[in-house]
Amino acid sequence: MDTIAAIATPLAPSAIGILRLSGEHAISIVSALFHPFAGGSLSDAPNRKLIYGTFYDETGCVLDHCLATISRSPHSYTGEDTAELQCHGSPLLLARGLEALFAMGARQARPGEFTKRAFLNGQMDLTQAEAVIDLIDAQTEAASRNASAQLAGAVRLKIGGIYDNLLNLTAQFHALLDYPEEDIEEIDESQIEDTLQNAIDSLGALSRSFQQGRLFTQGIPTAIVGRPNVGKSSLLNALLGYERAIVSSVPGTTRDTVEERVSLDGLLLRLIDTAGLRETADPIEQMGTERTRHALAEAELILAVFDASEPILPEDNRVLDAIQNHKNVILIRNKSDLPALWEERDLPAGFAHICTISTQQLEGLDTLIHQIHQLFPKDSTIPAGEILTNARQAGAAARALEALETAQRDLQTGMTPDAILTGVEDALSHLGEITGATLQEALVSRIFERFCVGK
Ligand SMILES: Nc1nc2c(ncn2[C@@H]2O[C@H](COP(=O)(O)OP(=O)(O)OP(=O)(O)O)[C@@H](O)[C@H]2O)c(=O)[nH]1
Ligand SMILES: [Mg+2]
Repeated sequence: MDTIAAIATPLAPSAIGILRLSGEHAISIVSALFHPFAGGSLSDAPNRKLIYGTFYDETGCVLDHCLATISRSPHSYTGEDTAELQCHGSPLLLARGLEALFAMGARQARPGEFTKRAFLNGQMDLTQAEAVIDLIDAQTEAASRNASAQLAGAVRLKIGGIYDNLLNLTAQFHALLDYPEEDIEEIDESQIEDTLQNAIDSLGALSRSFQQGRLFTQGIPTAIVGRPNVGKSSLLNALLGYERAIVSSVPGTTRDTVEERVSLDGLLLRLIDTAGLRETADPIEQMGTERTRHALAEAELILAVFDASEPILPEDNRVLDAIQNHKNVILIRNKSDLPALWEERDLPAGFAHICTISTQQLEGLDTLIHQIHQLFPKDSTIPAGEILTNARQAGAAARALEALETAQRDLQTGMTPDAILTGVEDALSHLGEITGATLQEALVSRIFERFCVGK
């Protein structure tokens, strides 16, 4: 495969900037441009040892004094020959260094190409490769911890366990069907039943964890709603800690939805400030109201804001009607710094969470954040790494689950082993999609390995 190169660190002035290469000529290209101060060639250095020296461009001009390291195949991240240059963190210098590497025959790496090569060369499975991206993108500590565990192979092991049990089952079926003359015990029905049920339970839990995983990585969709001028945009700004949305005393200030993510003590919210809900003849405001209804329908959490310094108006009651069947609602009595016209108890019963705040004085926000955490407790029953955060993996897990449920029904209605086997093999190929394993090769080798029929 051709030799790829890229700048591996962000393009901003920083202490260190890294150039990275992988492929057949990675070591020779870097060795031609980098000369160790201690003499000799970088290509003779041991794997993963940092060597100090001068980095030249292709015309022989000095680029930097820096550190270089090489790793020979297969003992590297990608499994290929790799090299790295740890330069001073100047974007311009790194760009010039990269050009020099291109001049020597490397080409620009595509996004994710180093990790893709690591997967293709068997250094990691697909779940681990995807965990690399999740780890880099993680926005909360919990998401980061989950991705770390997946990088270490948590999903691979979990899927691998389910896969192995199902593979054993199909291997026994195949041995029976393909080698009838061999003395192989019959598989009894309760054993099939058990294997299917265990796989269904584990996959079901894994599929359900995706619901949580999505909230983890995308943030909990949180709609801030209320009639105009109650302080919705002020609440958004207070939770973010900066003036993101325009606040004014004119009712109807916010016309479009404004979205921003924020991590509140480790819980990631996707906050959506909305246009105030009221009857209006203004066509633009009507469009905003339509978006508010959409945000309400999508929300996992609703923060409904009311103004304690003004009477509860019919428009407030319409807001209450619109949210009354939603599962996670917090009623917020805002503007507590002004003389109050009503109390928390004047809001309708049936809403478990009510709090009083002042977005202007930043009072009561701790209570609000505490209530949000109560609605979304950290799920201690799911160990880190066993939460699916990846839609591709979740889709494949759901398809595998469906295939197994069909196989289970076939078994219960007395279908022939062939039909059940087909369902199990379907499930295996979907599970194989998750880890990137190939079904046929694995199945064939398993049959011979376990039953020693290939004599
Ligand atoms: N005294 C006081 N005023 C507040 C408080 N929160 C918001 N306000 C004021 O209320 C007015 C409306 O605030 P916004 O945050 O724009 O209200 P909104 O609900 O987003 O309004 P629309 O976008 O028009 O629907 C502004 O003048 C704010 O300064 C508060 O806690 N105390
Ligand atoms: Mg607003």
